[in-house]
Amino acid sequence: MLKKISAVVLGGLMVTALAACGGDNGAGGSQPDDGKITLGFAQVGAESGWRTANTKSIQDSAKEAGIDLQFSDAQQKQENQIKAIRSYITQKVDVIAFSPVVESGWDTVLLEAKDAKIPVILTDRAVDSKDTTLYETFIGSDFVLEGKKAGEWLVGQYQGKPEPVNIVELQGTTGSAPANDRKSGFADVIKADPKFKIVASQTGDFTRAKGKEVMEAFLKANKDIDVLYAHNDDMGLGAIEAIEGAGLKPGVDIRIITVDAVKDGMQALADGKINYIVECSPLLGPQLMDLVKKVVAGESVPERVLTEETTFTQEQAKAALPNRQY
Ligand code: GYE
Repeated sequence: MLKKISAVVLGGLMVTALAACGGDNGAGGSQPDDGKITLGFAQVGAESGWRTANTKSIQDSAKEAGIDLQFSDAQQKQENQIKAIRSYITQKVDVIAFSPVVESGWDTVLLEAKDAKIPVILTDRAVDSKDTTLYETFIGSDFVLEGKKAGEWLVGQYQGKPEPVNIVELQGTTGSAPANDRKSGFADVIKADPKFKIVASQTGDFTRAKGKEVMEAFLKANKDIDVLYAHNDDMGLGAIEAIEGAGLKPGVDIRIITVDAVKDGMQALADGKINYIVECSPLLGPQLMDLVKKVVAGESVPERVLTEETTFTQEQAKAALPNRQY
């Protein structure tokens, strides 16, 4: 395996080439007979605005790249994703890409793909498999960094104020990489000051409905909530309904931090109902199609392709909204 330490920024995406290892599972490099590449993509579901934008990006860019896309929606269930991947193996697609709903439990099916000599690309979310030869590359965000950015903003807001800050947390899908990492990145930053207390933390499964339901329960059980940290915009938007339903002002009585920066989230931020959003880009399609082509051509690809992202305050959201793509 060729080791390279370099980082380049390509079309808004940062490519960190820690190890250029295209086809390191021996799967890449076989050109399809009919000249057209078939990509089997196993999507997580349609749980959030982020996911909808991500699906559109993948479908649009496959079309543009002339790649035949087989697409499946797992409805947030790992067993459905495993079934979809197995059916892509049976169909002998050229490449399989998927966004793993949770981090664990993929080795068996990934080994089946490897045995069938079908290269796999991880998109958006990571797996915790020790054997990194089970996939060619992983394209997506740094979720730990996103959690840290959320924590750093919070610490800045309460600088010089000694009173306790009671935080409730709406976690993403249990066991998913973004839920695990956004939680740990945030916790790592706020632990430096004991005045920050996470008084309740529960999953809202990345959906608006669950976000609202869990926030209602948080409000009933906790008298004095200062801050809500939601792992995505949709849960934050659901929670806003719960907060308003309880006669409180979101963004004022309870400060809200979310992750994603989809249009609806950005609108709520511009309206003063959310206080800060850490961006997570769903527009992974074009880069994914490039990687698919390279893997099929037997070219080397970076082991990790990182998405470049920013953060938004209320003022920045107002400025960015007119040109927001998703
Ligand atoms: O933040 C959330 C979605 O995996 C980064 O999944 C993705 C997350 C995103 O449901 O809204």
